[in-house]
Amino acid sequence: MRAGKFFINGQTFDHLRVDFQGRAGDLEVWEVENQGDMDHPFHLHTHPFQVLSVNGKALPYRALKDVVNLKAKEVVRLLVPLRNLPGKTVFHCHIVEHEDRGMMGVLEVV
Ligand SMILES: [Cu+2]
Repeated sequence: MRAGKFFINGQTFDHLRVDFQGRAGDLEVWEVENQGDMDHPFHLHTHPFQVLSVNGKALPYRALKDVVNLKAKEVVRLLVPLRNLPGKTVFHCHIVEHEDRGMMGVLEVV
């Protein structure tokens, strides 16, 4: 790992790059994995999601959320209904020091 940087899929934030693209109205399942050694709360703007499972284990309840904490090495599956709001939005680590050092990406809904 390069010193002082935080990555998503090996890349730091670039506001000119689109990391993921989806279609308005689609229901998507996302798998988010924390390969690091510290917690990273995953935060998605604009499109609230449900947490389907943590490390393969279903949660006892479902609720719409905009953030889910991932402990070290944890994997979550998210049900993401893409709202009818075309345009770009972001997802990022909710720890501001990580976000500011690159741990953010762009989702474009078309
Ligand atoms: Cu983080």
